[in-house]
Amino acid sequence: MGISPVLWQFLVKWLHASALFPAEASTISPYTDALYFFLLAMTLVGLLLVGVLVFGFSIRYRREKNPVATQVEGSTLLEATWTIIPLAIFLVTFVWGALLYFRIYDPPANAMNIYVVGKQWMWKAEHPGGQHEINALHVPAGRPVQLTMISQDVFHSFSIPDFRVKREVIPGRYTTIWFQATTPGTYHIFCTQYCGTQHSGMIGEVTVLSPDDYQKWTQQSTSGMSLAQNGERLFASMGCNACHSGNAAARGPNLAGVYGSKLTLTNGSQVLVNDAYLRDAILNPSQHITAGYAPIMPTYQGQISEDGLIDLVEYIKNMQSNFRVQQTLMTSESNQAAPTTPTEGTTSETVKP
Ligand code: HEC
Ligand SMILES: [Cu+2]
Repeated sequence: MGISPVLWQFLVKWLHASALFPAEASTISPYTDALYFFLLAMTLVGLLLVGVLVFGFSIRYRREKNPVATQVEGSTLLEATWTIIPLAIFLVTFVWGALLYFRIYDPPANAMNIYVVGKQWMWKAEHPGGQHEINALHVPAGRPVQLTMISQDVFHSFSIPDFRVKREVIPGRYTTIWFQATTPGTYHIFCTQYCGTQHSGMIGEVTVLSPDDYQKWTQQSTSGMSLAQNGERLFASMGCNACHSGNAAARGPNLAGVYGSKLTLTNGSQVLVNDAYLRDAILNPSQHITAGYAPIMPTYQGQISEDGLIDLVEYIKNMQSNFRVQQTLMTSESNQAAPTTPTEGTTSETVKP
């Protein structure tokens, strides 16, 4: 970024201390800020250049000095210069921005996952280990954390300015963000999308804990039932196991190990089974029929809350070889055993025929 780290620290600390700028509390923050300051610097250069020229020319060509307007013919060199230099700057900005974008939106494979449900007007965080929080989020420092988010009603937007992350939270679709917090402490959560009268109250606090403190927190605050265990119960009480019993003679496919795999559908296309696909398979089964099966699965639209869907998704994710899940205290340590973590997306990726 062409600026010494010491100077950089100094600049950001000073801006933060003078309340002009949020703290840099995630690994991505310095990168986002570097681009931001680059844009700011380029804008300033433009401002100064134009300002100085306007000022200088208006003195130099004032009426007393230059009463008759001079006709100036074009200059190819000048025109080429003011085309090529800005173009180069824009291209640099584009490439830089694109690289940063991918860095921000692609969670690392080892990220631990936490679900966030937005609703008018609160944020609910659900940890796979069964810790539930409202307008609060506890995360460990120094570990990549991914949030899988969905709205129960209208559009919201989840933002933690100190981490430089923000993303829309949409009804009917999972979106994700990820971050790696660097410094223990508390930071603001905002909803940054106007979502009704109490929108300004849709705020919360992220608490970043040291790994040890985080371990203690997960043990103290678990509800005793992991999301997967809740899902296991739902799976039985909603009658899913009538068809998905895992038996060879069952009418529905065995769901063990389906997460992360590629399914072939009756129309010949292939889909990656991720969180989004599982959710959609439960709500809109007729949209994608797995090859070799009859379209007999009923829709569960309107019968399961977003929280219930998260439980079911978490259960199917954890169902590796049999239909029993283990009690997991740690929030998402259990998922590390999964062969692949297909988190790449917000929508189930369908290869259209
Ligand atoms: C009447 C039987 C039946 C019931 C009840 C049923 N399913 Fe299904 N399910 C199927 C069949 C058959 C398929 C494969 C055809 C298709 O894709 O619709 C399927 C497909 C799926 C898939 C897509 C993955 C795959 O391997 O095809 C998921 C996920 C799923 N079911 C979850 C559930 C859940 C969760 C419930 C309970 C809320 C449930 N099912 C209830 C019969 C059923
Ligand atoms: Cu909101």
